[in-house]
Amino acid sequence: MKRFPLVTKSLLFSAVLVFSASNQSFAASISFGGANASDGSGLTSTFMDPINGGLSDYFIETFDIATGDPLFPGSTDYTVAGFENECAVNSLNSSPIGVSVMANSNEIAVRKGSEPEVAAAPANDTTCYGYATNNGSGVASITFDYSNLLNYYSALYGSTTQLGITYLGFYWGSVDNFNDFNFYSGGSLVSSITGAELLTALGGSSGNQSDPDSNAYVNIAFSIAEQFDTLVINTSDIAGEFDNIVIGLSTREIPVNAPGATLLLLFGTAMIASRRLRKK
Ligand SMILES: [Ca+2]
Ligand SMILES: [Ca+2]
Repeated sequence: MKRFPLVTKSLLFSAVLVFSASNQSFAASISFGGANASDGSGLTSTFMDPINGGLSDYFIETFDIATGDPLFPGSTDYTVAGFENECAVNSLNSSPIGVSVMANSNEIAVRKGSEPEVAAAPANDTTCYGYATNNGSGVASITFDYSNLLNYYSALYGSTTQLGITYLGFYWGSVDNFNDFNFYSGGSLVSSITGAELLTALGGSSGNQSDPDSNAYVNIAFSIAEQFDTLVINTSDIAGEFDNIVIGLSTREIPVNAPGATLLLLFGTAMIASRRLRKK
């Protein structure tokens, strides 16, 4: 994977929040801001670009066949009719290292562009994106379980400790008060962020499809102790849209002046281990 310079001018860290799941000692550092994506998808993580790649031990889900990772065969199972040649869940569990995506089939979809009363492309995103929809009633829930990927890399790295994910980034489009993202480790809730929390922090309005304060790149840094393995996206109305989901393993590179840099000391050992591995 190619390295690339950080686009510092596009960093917009207007707020940093720390949330703790109730009855737990865990805390995750949540910040907002990303880099301009080079594939026309709006915002991506400062750690990983859909075309140019990024730092080691990060993975990106773009929902575009053109920028899919060859390691992940991908699937068009959830692609909206008419977009089968362009849009897919690239990391779906069709290989030993794939991601298990669980949802009711009519509550998850991948498409390009906006359709009124269905889904809105995240601001400035002309590529394929994913969304959760309750189709007008109840709560829709999408689970991304990364256990297979983590098991694969734990075995590959010969880790005596199971690897986890200590960074998650995602481009959240037209954030609504009724959307939320939740992070689990071994079945226990580690952290979460709700649409209402994001809109309060940024001063955005619910459902706005173009305002940067309602279309934000969200970065979450987890400590080694709270590293997560499963992402659950809920929405209780139409719709919860997202793109450029980036995960960073606990062996990931962490540049200075980046989201979660305050946790750098905690990760020092992991960084050294990661560099040693890359020299093989
Ligand atoms: Ca995309
Ligand atoms: Ca929305």
